[in-house]
Amino acid sequence: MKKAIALLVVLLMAASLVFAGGRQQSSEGVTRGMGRKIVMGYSQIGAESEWRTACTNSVKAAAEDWNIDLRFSDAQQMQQNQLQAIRAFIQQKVDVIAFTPVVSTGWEAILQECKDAGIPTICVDRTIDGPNTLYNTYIGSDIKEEGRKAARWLIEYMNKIGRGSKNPVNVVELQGTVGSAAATDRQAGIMEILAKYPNYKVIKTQTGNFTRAEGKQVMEAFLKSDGNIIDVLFAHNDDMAIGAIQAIEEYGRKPGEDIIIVSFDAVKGAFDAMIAGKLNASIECNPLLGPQIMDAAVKILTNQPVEKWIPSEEGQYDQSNAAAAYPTRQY
Ligand code: GYE
Repeated sequence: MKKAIALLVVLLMAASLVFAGGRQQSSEGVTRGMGRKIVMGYSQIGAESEWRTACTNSVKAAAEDWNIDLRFSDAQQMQQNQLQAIRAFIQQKVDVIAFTPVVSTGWEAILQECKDAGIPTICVDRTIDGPNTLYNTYIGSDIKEEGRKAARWLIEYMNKIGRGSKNPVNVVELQGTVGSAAATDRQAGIMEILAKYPNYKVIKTQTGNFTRAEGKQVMEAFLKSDGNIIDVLFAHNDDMAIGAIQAIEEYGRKPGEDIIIVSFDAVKGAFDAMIAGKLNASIECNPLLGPQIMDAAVKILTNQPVEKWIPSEEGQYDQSNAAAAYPTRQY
């Protein structure tokens, strides 16, 4: 009996050692796919939209999943803060730097500094101007194609409801952050398609900075001057569309009927608005980029080839398929 108890105690001790070892392994341990734990500096632009929050959450969750030590910095929409954060990451000698550029210009010098320090860089969700040799890879959407999709969807829908040949079809546009690739490319894509339909006239276009509050404010101004003649609103993201919907209702017109609204992202708030009949369509832009970012980081650091552009997958939703897709949406 004594022997059996002694054996049990020894076994329990051994088991607890194994467990302790296991725990230590997961809190310290190594990064998935690597022989050591790596450090990633991430410069995020802020928290302007539902999309951005989903993106940030995805990055943080994936870093945990891969066992990567993530140093996360929020730039509050200012490029200056991003440059500072990236410089700090260089000083800290992080293994890899990922960043979402708030605007597309002004990155050459800092990316050269990263290169000189031997730190690879991953550009996330918004592109930058200049040669693609400035960074290791870009992970994100084909934003210009999203713009084309939005305009194609609109043309088809307007024809379907018999309003496509109205002359003019008065269009207003709420742009994203001035100088951001997300805004310039969506606008370029929309305009490329609308140019083929001369009866579609963009009568007002202004930035609403990707936020609900500014989307509402700017839409109020549009309505004040042209309230009764606006046929269509393009909003560069769902948050601005949701702000604009409020403005339109307060003005006394019906969003989704009197004014046809197309936006981008396909976040939960857009699904609610589509199901309520107030938003007509949302072109998906996938914010769940975390896993692709961590995967690319490991590949780069283990000298495996990565593409210069890793595209994210996305679809498009409107009032005909929104309710069916809603339960499976993750953001
Ligand atoms: O559409 C918007 C966000 O850069 C694609 O930024 C992203 C955009 C997204 O704030 O909601």
